[in-house]
Amino acid sequence: APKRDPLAVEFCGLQFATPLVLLSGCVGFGEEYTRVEGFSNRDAGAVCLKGTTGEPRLGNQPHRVFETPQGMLNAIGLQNPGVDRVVDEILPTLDFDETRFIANVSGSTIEEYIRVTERFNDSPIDAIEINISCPNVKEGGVAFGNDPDMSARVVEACRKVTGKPLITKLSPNQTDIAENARRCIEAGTDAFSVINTLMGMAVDAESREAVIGNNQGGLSGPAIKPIALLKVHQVYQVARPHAVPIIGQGGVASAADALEFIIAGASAVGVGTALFYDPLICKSINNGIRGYLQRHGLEHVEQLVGTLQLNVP
Ligand code: ORO
Repeated sequence: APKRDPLAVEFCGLQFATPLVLLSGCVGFGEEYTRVEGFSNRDAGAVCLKGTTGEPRLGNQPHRVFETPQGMLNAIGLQNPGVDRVVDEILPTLDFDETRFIANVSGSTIEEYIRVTERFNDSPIDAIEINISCPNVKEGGVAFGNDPDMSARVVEACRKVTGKPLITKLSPNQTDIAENARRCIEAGTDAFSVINTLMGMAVDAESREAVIGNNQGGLSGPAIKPIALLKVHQVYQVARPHAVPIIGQGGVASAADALEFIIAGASAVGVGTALFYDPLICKSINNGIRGYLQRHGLEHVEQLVGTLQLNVP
């Protein structure tokens, strides 16, 4: 039998060329990054499309992004053309032979999550990420994701209308992420994305104004990596007995970062903010993971998942 590529992983029954996933909001609907010279779809296992709602949304007023020390604040406000245009006009332009595409479903009401999920269920999309953690909208989003009851209700409702893999994107802005994860597993999620952005703010001392048009935004990038690693570790404790896999994410910018998430319990690793300054970063992350496997005498990246050795206090 031909030797299995050490980076090829199966995630919720989907074949990923590598464990890397391009994160929602960082690559639009996949139409732009594929034009970057040197980019190959084989560098990433899957691409998450921008959060999609029932109706078109123009998003928040500017400024919508702001660079911070080791990070970035964003408050896009779920700008998107609405699910009908995404399914009818954008999905037909994507190369589903080469890449796995994951839709990101957002909404203000449970009914909206259901409608958007139903529409994607009836499309070639490979999997559906339920976004109950957007920090930048008044209704739904994080308001649902920070409440375990509401989180479970959204997951349960989406589960009823699709047999496609459901990946619940958890919020770090909550008291007990493990309890929320437990409820989402009961409600039928197949996997988790851990984490979405952390709520933050930027202040301009000279003008005494809030920098972000929405006043507050979501913080991403290396600044949040230690928080994300802990959340992945906490969710993994709950998810492992049910074989529910995790896409670990938060500030990944190197092979070492990706490996840390895998060791903490992630089966796949999201790359987001780093794509803004290096759209080809997946190549070097993949190469670094390959080198690590060789140095450690490992045949496959799967052997590393959840191998974290904790100290006994
Ligand atoms: N921003 C984020 O950081 N996370 C989301 O889920 C959505 C947005 C946005 O559209 O503003």
